[in-house]
Amino acid sequence: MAKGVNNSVLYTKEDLENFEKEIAEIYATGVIRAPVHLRGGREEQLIGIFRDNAIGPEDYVFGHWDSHELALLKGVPRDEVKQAVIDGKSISLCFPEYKVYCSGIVGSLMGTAAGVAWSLKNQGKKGRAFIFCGDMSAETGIFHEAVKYVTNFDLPAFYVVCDNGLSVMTDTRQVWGCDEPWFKGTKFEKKIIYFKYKNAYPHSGLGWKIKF
Ligand SMILES: Cc1ncc(C[n+]2csc(CCOP(=O)(O)OP(=O)(O)O)c2C)c(N)n1
Repeated sequence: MAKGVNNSVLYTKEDLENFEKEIAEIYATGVIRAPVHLRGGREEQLIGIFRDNAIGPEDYVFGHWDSHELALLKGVPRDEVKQAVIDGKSISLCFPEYKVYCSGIVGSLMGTAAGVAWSLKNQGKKGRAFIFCGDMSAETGIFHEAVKYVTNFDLPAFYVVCDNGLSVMTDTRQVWGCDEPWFKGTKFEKKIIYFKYKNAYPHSGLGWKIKF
């Protein structure tokens, strides 16, 4: 039995902000002996995506190194998410009971989400795969392949691109010589949810001690 509820109605923007603030304070003490990626400035968009798509217990959520908010919104209890981050799992949060899977490797879960969606459709099961990533991840070949596959086979997968304009400290648009993401104006947009935001935190950590 899948656990979790649609928590977009339970969490406010301030709740998500406060979670990251609390983690930032803990991280600053040095007790978390692993990378932590904090995010701020996209709370309303994420809450809206979970709410508008009624993401619930039957759905899978895939994320990457920056997924604290996703785990909370998917229904993982706050204390469990906090403890996992303290235990050093911020960049790879996995809560199978809640169908939340994350990885710190760029591009690594694009095909996994497509495969889960293929399986759900072909087994006639309920549920969809939602995979969240950044703007540079969305420019990778594996993102393109996965989106092409789920579009052409009309699989229940949605690729959510959270565009903060940066890949660590590199300007994504400058790298690709194009002002828009590659999928703008293509048929693949029906499987992509896209929004822009400005991250209130550095890419990783707090911008001091270790920076990468
Ligand atoms: C295969 C691989 N290469 C490099 C990295 C280091 N890395 C972590 S996040 C990141 C930038 C990704 O940019 P984007 O997808 O825009 O994510 P965001 O800015 O939202 O964190 C890089 C290069 C990695 N984690 N995995």
